[in-house]
Amino acid sequence: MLRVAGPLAEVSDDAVTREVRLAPRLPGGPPVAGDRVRIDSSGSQGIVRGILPRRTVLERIGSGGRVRAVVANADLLIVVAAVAEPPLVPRLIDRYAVAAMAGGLDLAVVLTKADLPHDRDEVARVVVRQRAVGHPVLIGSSLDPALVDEVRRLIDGRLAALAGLSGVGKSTLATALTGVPRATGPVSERLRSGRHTTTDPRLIPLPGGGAIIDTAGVRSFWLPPMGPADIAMGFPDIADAAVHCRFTDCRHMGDAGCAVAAAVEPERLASYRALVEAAEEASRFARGHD
Ligand SMILES: Nc1nc2c(ncn2[C@@H]2O[C@H](COP(=O)(O)OP(=O)(O)OP(=O)(O)O)[C@@H](O)[C@H]2O)c(=O)[nH]1
Ligand SMILES: [Mg+2]
Ligand SMILES: [Zn+2]
Repeated sequence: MLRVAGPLAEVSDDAVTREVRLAPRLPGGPPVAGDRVRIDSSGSQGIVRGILPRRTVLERIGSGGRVRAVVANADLLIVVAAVAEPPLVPRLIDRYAVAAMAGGLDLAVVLTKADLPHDRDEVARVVVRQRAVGHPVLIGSSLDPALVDEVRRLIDGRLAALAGLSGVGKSTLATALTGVPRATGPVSERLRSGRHTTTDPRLIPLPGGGAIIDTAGVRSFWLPPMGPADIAMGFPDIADAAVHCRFTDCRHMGDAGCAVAAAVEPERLASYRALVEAAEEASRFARGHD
């Protein structure tokens, strides 16, 4: 599934791309970019009759508060973040890492706009911290073919979803990687409108193998209900330190005998705690408490 637009969708089977129609009330539907689907080709136009089970998924809250898939079956989530314009938000990368872990994807970070003036110490801390927990980190300018080549090697034939704040350069990278133009636009206009330039997630094959999905307009991914232990799985540094906590059900929220606070970086602990608090709030909300 390359993209979905209302009742129509574009599908590809490696050789050909064609437009098909979605069956009404498709179970588990609508399908999303990356989905593998069953197509009934008996009529003049193919009809999507089924969605095959998803290996991985990234979701968001759609209209009416319903959880909807945005990207299916991607192997890798590439968080694109600018070192400046818009400013780097380290905590956002940690949140994406938890969404990737929950959805079954690997995570990598691409830092763009290194050609602009930025706080080198802060950026270096983010690079070191993310690499330390096993996430590949690339840094450069999306306008520089050298970074584009590195991203291509990072993807290495896989299906990668690109996500990040508006204006960080996702579409610029996507265009450079695929040769297929994606709408890009100056940051200032977007800040005024508060809207993303790109609005339809679309799977685009890369020449030489692999593919990307530019997750347009998705501010953040939905996280399933998770306890502290689940969230800690998205923080390998915290999970490692947690083996030394006095209690096995330690939440690392200031619990007695907690070994985590002394072992991990304060910014990482703050990221983790913000996610635990958000998850607790979400579950209170779901249970109908105030
Ligand atoms: N200086 C510099 N500008 C960049 C870089 N990458 C992207 N830009 C510019 O930043 C602006 C935003 O880039 P886009 O690729 O449209 O950003 P996006 O992430 O796709 O944004 P949305 O579609 O709104 O989510 C464009 O004017 C790009 O030319 C970079 O590495 N350095
Ligand atoms: Mg874009
Ligand atoms: Zn602890």
